[in-house]
Amino acid sequence: MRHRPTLAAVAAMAAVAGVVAWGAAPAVATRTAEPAAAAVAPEVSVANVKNHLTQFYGFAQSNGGNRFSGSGGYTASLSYVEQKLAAAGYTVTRQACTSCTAGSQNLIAEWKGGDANQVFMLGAHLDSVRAGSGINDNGSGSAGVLETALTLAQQNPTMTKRVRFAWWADEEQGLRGSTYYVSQLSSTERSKIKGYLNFDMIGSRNAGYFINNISTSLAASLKAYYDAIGVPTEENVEGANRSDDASFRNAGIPTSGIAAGASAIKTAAQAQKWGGTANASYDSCYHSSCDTTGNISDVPLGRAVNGMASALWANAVGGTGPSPSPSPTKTTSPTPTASPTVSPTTPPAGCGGLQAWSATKPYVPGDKVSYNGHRYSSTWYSTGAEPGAPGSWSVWTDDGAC
Ligand code: DTR
Ligand code: ZN
Ligand code: ZN
Repeated sequence: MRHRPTLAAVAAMAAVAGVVAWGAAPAVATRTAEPAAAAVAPEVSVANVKNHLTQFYGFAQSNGGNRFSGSGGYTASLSYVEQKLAAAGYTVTRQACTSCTAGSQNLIAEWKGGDANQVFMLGAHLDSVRAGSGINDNGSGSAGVLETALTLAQQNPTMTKRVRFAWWADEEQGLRGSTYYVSQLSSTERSKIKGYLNFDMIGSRNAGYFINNISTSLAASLKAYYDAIGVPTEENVEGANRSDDASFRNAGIPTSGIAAGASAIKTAAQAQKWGGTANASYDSCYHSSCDTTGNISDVPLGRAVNGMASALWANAVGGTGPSPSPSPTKTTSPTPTASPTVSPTTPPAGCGGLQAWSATKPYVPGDKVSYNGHRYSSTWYSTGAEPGAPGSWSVWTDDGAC
């Protein structure tokens, strides 16, 4: 049965429908031209995100039950993230935070390529409170940002902006790690950061779908993702000024992010539109010992990581193909484009009269077309998703040359 879209396919549809975003440039920066076509994000593996969470839980268990900033559970988490990123080809830096709990370090990872004067940042706090292992708060955001970074490395697309990922120390002590990071930037370096997206508590079991600064242009690509999958979103009122995005916003940098909610209560109206339990906390284990791997809901987690990837691709990835030496991907076309305006080719005789793909025709699962001398089967609903383009791998299966 194939009746359910992959999240990437839905994001692909949003992107090919022209849902492209980049926030307003800060007054200090000169905005440069945007690429004509947005690249489409690949699907981020929720299973891999959960594997990272299992690791974080193990680090807490073998270090007194938590991942408190600077503790053994924290440094083991930091080493794990660092090693994964280094192996994937990131430039990874530990930043000793001198205003944090003794020995606490931030972790910063930068991807190659893109315009170094336009930096797009994503981050999550890696520390927990002392009461528990902090798997939703904030293993979830940390693991989600890690897996998105690894997906970017694996895809190795052409970049328009420089992408920098961060895992913060001492958020639970008052946003100290991110505050320190921002304080150490020169004004030139600070002005290069065109946007910061924060991810704190993205797998809450009684989830809400909250976007920080939802009506700003930086939030547009996140909101477009949820709109495309039919999930209503609200402003993140509960988390306002309570996570690391505040450190950036206070420095004049545009911020947004995703959260599924903490100890605040889900209203009846929210339960109606999102499901879950009214008059109960979004996360009943917030800052408690029960914030374990059992305190995660896969649905909000999966949506958040794919929303994150969608925003990353929309804002910082080019629409004109992979970088010169791509790692293996599901890409089948050497000169791909996410543009829906490409003209279909006439099917060669060998394709047995199979109808040529049309950029304007809607397709449903099971449809078969020919394109560029190949047969393709549709695996989801699409219009304008070019068979063989890297962003279309979750929409079309290549059935071989014809
Ligand atoms: N930064 C959170 C605090 C927090 C409280 N409510 C929310 C809602 C959404 C995101 C974050 C928060 C913490 O780490 O405890
Ligand atoms: Zn917390
Ligand atoms: Zn948190």
